[in-house]
This record gives sequence, C-alpha cells and structure tokens, in this order.
Amino acid sequence: MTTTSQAGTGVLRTEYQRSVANYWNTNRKDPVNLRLGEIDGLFHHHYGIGDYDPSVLQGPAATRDERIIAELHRLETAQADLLLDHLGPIESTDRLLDAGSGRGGTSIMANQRFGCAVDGVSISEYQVQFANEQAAARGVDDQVRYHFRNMLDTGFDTGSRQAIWTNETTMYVDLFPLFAEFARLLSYGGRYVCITGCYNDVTGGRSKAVSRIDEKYICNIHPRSDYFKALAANNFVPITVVDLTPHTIPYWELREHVSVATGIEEAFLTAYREGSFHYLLIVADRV
Ligand code: GPP
Ligand code: MG
Repeated sequence: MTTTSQAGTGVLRTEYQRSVANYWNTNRKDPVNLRLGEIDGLFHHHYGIGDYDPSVLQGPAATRDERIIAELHRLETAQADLLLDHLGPIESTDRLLDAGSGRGGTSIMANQRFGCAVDGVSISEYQVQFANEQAAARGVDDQVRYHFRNMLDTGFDTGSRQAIWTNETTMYVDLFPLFAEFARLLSYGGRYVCITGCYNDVTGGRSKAVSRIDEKYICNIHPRSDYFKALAANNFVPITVVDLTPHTIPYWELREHVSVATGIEEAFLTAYREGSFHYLLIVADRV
C-alpha cells in the first residue's frame, strides 16, 4: 500500500506543510491535551460538545481543577462520539480512515465501537509514534495503525474505505484536492464525516478573532461555502449539516476556568458569539 511518493521527505511537500509538521512535532508539552488524555488514555486534538456539569465549579477548591479537567475530557470524548454516530452502519470487515489523526483518540474509539480496522494519517512523526504507542498499549495495534502520510495523497488503495472522517483538521489543507483524494478512497455510497470550524460567509471575511485562531495554530480557516463547493465538485452529496456552535460554547466557557487554559479561549468565544465563526458537522455520501 505504500507508494514511493509517501516515502520519507515526500510526505511534506511545501514549506507550509513543514511548518505545520514542526508545530505538532515540537508541541509536546501541551498539558491541555496531555492532562486530559491521561485520564483514560484517549488523547484528543479536538474540542468538546455539550453542556458541562456546573457542580464541577463548586465543591472543594483543592480538587476543582481536577474536576474541570475531567469534565473537559468528557466533553471532548462526547464530541468524538457524536462524529462516530454519523458514520452510518460499519461492519467489522470495513476499513476506516482518520485524516489528521493527531494523538489517536478518535481512531481508538472507532475501533472500540465498530471492531474494524482504522488507519490514521498525520504529517507529524511525533504524533504518529505517540498514537501507535497508544494502540500497542491497548493491544489493538493489529487493527489501529497510524501512518506518517499526507492526507492529500494517502497512498491507500482506491475504493478501499467505507468511511472517512476529519476531526478539526481540514483548516490545514485546500479542500478541493482533499475531497478529491477522499472520493478516490471511498467506495460508492461511502461516507465522509467532518467536524470543523469555518468562518461565516454572511458576515463577510475573516474576523479578527478568526485570524487569531489561524495564527495560533498555523492554520487557514475556510469560509463555510468552500466546504459545499468542494464537496459538490468531488461527487459528495451532503445528508446532514448541523451547526454545533451553541453546543461547543459551554466547553469554551468551562475551559476559561482551568489551569491548563492556553489563552485562545477568548478568541473562540468572541468568534462564536459574534457569529463570525461556526462549529459545523457535515456528513456527505460519495456517489
Ligand atoms: C487542535 O486541537 C485543533 C486545531 C489545531 C484545529 C483548529 C480547530 C478549529 C475548530 C479552528 P488541540 O486539542 O490540539 O488544541 P488545544 O491544544 O488548544 O486544546
Ligand atoms: Mg485540546
């Protein structure tokens, strides 16, 4: 399944991709992700969904931070569960792709739920190694495999996937070649699920708050319209679109109170509240 184009330095094609890989390779002491993941060994690189339990902010001050960390982790795991809910019926013989798999949490959850093989790809060698160690520690490394590959050119076989998802990773790539690669990988009727942050075409261009998010993560948040143009151009037909914005705001409000907050919380809250930015779930079928 490996092609020469995926070997060694071929994975990183541009200076931009190298700078993104460098960010994730060197961002190793990120307590906002490690402290949460250490709770149960599911390491996420995405945000949370749902209401938080307000009692975590009350109770003994000495253990308050611990309670908030556990609650943020619960909301992030709930987000991944929501994404997986939309993959449709998956058989244990199917193969899935996690495009931009980070430290691996969503892939592990998919394998637990469906019992099928999952491949994750990341352009961060550090993340790939970390995630493979997690799969090995759980004894699922025969089923869940992470690869140092580029999601724009995965090298996996044509038509080999029943479903593909991107969990907050599409802001790192041009959507047209990305969805062309996904269309190649999916069999007819295969499903693509995306959770993303996108900016609002209706209110105009990129707001200051959205630009701050781009700057922090070295990403390029797309306008909402780009998703639907790029899906349509690549034979994807949307079946479900949900604006998750009101359901992610509580996560950010709670995150403002935690010791491991990074300072980006205010930008997310401003962007969501002013309406310049949406947290979107998009589900589409390949025809
Ligand atoms: C990172 O998650 C997510 C991104 C870099 C993509 C940007 C997402 C948008 C919705 C715009 P993380 O868990 O690594 O971030 P943090 O360290 O802030 O928790
Ligand atoms: Mg995080």
